[in-house]
Amino acid sequence: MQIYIDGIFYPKEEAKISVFDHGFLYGDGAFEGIRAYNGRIFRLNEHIDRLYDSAKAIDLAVPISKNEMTEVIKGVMKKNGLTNAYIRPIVTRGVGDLGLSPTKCPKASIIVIATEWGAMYGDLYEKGLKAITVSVRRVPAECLPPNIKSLNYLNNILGKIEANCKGGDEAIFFDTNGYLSEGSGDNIFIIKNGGIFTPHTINNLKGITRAVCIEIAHSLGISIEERNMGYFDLYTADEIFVTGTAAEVAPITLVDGREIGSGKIGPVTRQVMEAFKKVTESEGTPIA
Ligand code: PXG
Repeated sequence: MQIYIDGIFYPKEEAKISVFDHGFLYGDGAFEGIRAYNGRIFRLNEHIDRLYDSAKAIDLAVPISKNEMTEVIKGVMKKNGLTNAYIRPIVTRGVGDLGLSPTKCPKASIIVIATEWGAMYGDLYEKGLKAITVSVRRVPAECLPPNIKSLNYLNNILGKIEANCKGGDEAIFFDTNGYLSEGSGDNIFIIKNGGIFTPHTINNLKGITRAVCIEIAHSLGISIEERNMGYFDLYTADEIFVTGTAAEVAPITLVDGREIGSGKIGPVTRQVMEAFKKVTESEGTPIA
C-alpha cells in the first residue's frame, strides 16, 4: 500500500506524520470518505466540494486546488492498482506547537489513503442491522456544525461505544432538542405508509449517499420529505435504513430490541438498495 503525504508516496509502514500536527493533537482538520466502483470514483466532485467547505468553515486553507486534489486522488488509486476502493483524503492543520492556536501552524498537510474495502456490514444487508438509540446527543450546530466533517469524531465514537456495549450494530443519535439526528457515520431514513422521511441537515452531516437516495426516491416516484422526527416516528416506522459511503444503504430491522415493521427488510428499502447499486455501477469519474 502506497500512501500520499504532501506530494510524496510512502509505503504504509513509513507513512507518518509529526506528533506536533494539530490534526493529531486536537482533531484540527477535515476529511472525506469516498468509494470507487469498477474504476470510477463515485460522486468525486461532491466529496471534494464538501472537503473544501469543511476546511473553509474551520479557516483552513487547502494548499492545492480542487483540480489538483482530483488528480492526487486518481493518482493514489492508480499507484495502488485499485479499481474498487475506499478513499480517505485528509487535510490537517499541520505542524505547530503545543498551544491551540492555528496561527502557529504555517502549512496544512494533505494525506490520501486508498484501500480495498467491501461491504461494511457483511451479511447484515440481508439480515438487517440492530440499532440502539444512544443517550449521548449529537453535538449541536451552535457548538460544532455537524456539516463540518472534522477530524474530531469523539461525539460519534461515544455513541458507537454505547451501541456496541448494548449489543447494537449502529447507534442512532438524537439532538439536544430531542429530534432524530443520524447514525454514528450515516444518515437515517424512515418509511411510513409508503413515503420516505429523513431529518433536515441542521443536526446531521449532509451526506452524499443521502442525496443519492433522495434522487433515487424521486426517480422511483416515492414521496420523500425532510422533517423533524422523534422516538415515536422511529418506533412506529414501517421500515428504517441508513446511508453512508462506508455503510452504503443498510437496513435496520431492530431498534432498542423492538422490531421495526415486520422485523424483516421492507419493500421500499429493498427498492432503494437495488437502485443504489445500479447508480454506483453506472456513474463516476473514471480513474484512467
Ligand atoms: N453522517 C456522519 C456523521 C458521517 O460521518 C455520513 C453521515 C454519511 O455521509 P456520506 O457522504 O458518506 O453519505 C457520514 C460518513 C464509518 C465512517 O466507519 C463513516 C464516515 C466517515 C468515516 C468512517 O462508518 N462518514
